[in-house]
Amino acid sequence: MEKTFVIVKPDGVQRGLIGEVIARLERRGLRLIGAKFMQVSLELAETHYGIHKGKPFYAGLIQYITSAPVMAMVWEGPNAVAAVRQTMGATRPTEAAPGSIRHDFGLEVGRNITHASDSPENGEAETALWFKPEELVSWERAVDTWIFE
Ligand code: DAT
Ligand code: MG
Repeated sequence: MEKTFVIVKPDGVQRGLIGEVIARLERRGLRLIGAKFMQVSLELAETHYGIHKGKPFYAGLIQYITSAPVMAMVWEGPNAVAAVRQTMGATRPTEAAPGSIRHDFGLEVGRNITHASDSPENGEAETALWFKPEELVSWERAVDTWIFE
């Protein structure tokens, strides 16, 4: 099953949007397999966002993600990466589709509420970076056959 790694970023936590994000992903039909509420270390932030090192917004991004606690999660399902990216909306809230989280709750790219993996490969890599194998739960949901074809 395809996995994707999701963060409710510090602004989302501070604004009381953890439940909103989880509710939308549950309602979409995705299955939660791991979650932890945590303070992100500088080292983890720099590894996670290593691809953006050197970009003008990098320092602000690291400051933002380490500024207060986050909710880190792993969700799975068919096409989980594409489905969750769509539910989050485009990186810039003013370009995010109406009905998406970033559209419905955001204004600025540097306060865009959530992170979601951008490819199945990164879904696996980010899951492995943030979670130990024993922190992930493999389970069957009673409704799975009505959501997964
Ligand atoms: P996404 O989070 O949609 O995968 P990304 O990986 O391109 O977007 O960038 C990671 C985060 O960095 C993004 O959520 C917000 C921030 N960011 C990206 N581009 C930015 C920019 N031009 N100015 C400020 N922050 C930016
Ligand atoms: Mg990204």
